[in-house]
Amino acid sequence: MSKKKLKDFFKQSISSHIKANSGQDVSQATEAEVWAALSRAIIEHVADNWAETKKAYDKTRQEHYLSAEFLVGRSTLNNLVNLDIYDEAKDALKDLGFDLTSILEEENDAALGNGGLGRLAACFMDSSATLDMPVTGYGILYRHGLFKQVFDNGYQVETPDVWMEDDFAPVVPHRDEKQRIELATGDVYAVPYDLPITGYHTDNVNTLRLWKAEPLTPFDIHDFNAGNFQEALEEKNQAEDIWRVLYPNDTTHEGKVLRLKQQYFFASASVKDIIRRHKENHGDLRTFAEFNSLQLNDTHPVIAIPELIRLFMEEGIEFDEASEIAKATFAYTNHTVLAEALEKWDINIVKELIPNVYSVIEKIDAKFRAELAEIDAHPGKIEYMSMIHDGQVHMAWLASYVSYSINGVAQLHTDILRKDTLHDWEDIYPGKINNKTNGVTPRRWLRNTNPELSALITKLLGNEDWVKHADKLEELLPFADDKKVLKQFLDVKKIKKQQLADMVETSLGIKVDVDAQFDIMIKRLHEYKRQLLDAFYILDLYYRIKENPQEDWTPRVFFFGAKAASGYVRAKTIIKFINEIAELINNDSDVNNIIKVVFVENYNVSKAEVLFPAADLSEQISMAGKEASGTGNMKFMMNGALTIGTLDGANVEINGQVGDENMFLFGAKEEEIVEILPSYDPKVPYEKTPGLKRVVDTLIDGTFSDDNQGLFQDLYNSLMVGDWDQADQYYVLGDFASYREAKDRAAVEFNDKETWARKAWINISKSGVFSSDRTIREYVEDIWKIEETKI
Ligand code: GPV
Repeated sequence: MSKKKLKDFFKQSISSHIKANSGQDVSQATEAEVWAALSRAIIEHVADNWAETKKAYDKTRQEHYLSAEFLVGRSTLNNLVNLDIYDEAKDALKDLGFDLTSILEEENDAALGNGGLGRLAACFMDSSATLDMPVTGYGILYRHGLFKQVFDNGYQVETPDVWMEDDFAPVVPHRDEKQRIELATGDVYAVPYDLPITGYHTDNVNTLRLWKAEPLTPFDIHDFNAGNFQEALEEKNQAEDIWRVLYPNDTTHEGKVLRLKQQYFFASASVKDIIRRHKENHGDLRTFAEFNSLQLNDTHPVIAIPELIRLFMEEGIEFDEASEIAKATFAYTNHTVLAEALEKWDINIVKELIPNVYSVIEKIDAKFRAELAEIDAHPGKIEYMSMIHDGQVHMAWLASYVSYSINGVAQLHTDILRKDTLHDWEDIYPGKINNKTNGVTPRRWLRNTNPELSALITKLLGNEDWVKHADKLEELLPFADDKKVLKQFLDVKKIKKQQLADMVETSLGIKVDVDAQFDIMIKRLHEYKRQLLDAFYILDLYYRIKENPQEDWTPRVFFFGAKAASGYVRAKTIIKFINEIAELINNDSDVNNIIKVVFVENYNVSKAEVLFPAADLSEQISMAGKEASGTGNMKFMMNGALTIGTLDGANVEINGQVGDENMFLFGAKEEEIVEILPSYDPKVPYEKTPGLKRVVDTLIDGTFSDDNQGLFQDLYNSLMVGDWDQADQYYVLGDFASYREAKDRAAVEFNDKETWARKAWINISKSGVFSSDRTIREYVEDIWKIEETKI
């Protein structure tokens, strides 16, 4: 279509969608209505290609990505850039009297995820579509996404995220493809809502299918007519509970029955949908594994395994054959080695909610035990590894047995799975465990969030090919010695810092100096990620500046963004502690012209898009061995921030790319931690490291107030009281001295702008391997065995 035609199409389509929806002319419409109409126009624009893509995929072997979370964020800008129709949409809106940029601000984030795991799934969708790979995502359309965070006197308060009203314009329902889900508490329908997933500069349009629960009957007419209005709606309310909320958890296991219901609901609906499509297109169920593979994004969808076997048995296939098909179908991704995150369900809960599925799990368990006895495995080992023991169903073990592939998400993480978390499986099924280092989509995280840097890169490389082939970023490396280019990079960085500064001033009323070093820690709040280490550093720095105001201190702004799981009291205490420190520092005129602390409220994808490009220093400071991969570390690197980090997760691989001299490494290594912890006494660094005692003691000496709730005392105790496996489990005090040295060095080095820019530029040049396109190619080659299917 010509540019002119496209523009006319958008004008016409937007106007008629507004008319159809509101009965009014576009000139009467609100910006929110225009955004919704634009979303509909985009669907209209891609509809034929979307249908054609589905048809093409149904003829071939395809992958189905099952995930309880897809942290999509906003879609519209991404779609306009991917489809190469940004300018036409902008011009069309201009003619209609609207400004595209402000229309895009009307879109709420689809916050259907907690953190890294959910955002990874969203990046994988983008990469699969861009690479024309037959991949479909399956998840839940949560009525309310992750909670909205507000600060009240520095405390986190959760409020509902009202991100969609009765519908959400970018998704389309397919009522004809609804599925009936069998639950002991009463059956419900699962109705699919499809989000089109556009790829960058390709015609293929992939699908993210999100399920919504509906009652079988809208209300009980007899109850209603008898005046029992509450009872009449009971079934409806029960169904609506299933898709009401996303559990606000990240890495800790939430043992709620409703959560199991959600997991079964979307796993069953997805498996039924996949079986339906297979039957329609290939007839014979026995060829299922030839045409289909299902990737389980952590343990949340693992209940799909017994469900698939159960449904095959209903179709007349014997258990043994059905389970062999399942073994050739499922692949499992593990995202953590934290013991509390390996999901287990009480037998009674599973039995009561889904009795027919439970009896299949029993059969799988028996088959596993028999297979292990066959190879003379030690009985104790069999017991430990079996799916059902200690009164619980062990979802990670179920996944590990049945799946044909188990993958970790960074090399170090995979090594730990092999030698530790899953070492029994490694012994018995050598080769099953493999590594797929995470990645992030350069479309969203560089091209769209940082158009200024992207323009510079495109100018230097001569074209935009790097957006689809991120390895081409390496061709930027020679410019690391080009002073003019480094100057241009610094100019761009300043623009991005100004944009963040503006956001912070508008939303929080805090003014920050864009010439200061922007030091940013954004991720979920968790003790193992060690926001507390950063907080102690800042407080120590505050006291050092107070004592020595004349010294040549580098101006710095310390940014935080983090949500804590609503039931995770200690994480919420750390938020309060940081907000207390921010209050103290930002209001002290002796220091607030040198340092400031900004805790960004309600950190989400849209805010992340402003924060990543503005960073000078990227905080990746988890205790070594605990962060499976991290993906924020990659987003910072792509946008030219230097990492201060431990050798943990994918930091190890970032270090492999840029070398020690282009990042700030500190802290104990994973193999050292293993040695140190058994005899570790936090009182030693507490006493010996100058300055440390003073900042730790602020938790109990009245410097800060938690309104006498004992929260800070508990935090203090978590660091100082108990045996080695209790006191300071995450080695905050142990790593403090090393962290302070590294961070002080980063502050001094920042003063040499050109050297800093050179290092940042090397980071950008070396970031190509962290594109999720590379990750998806590896899944495709090693696990999925699917082929590029271009329409
Ligand atoms: I398990 N992760 C997450 O965000 N939520 C979870 O429930 C679990 C893991 C994260 C890991 O913590 C990150 O290290 C990793 O980068 C991310 O998953 C994606 O693999």
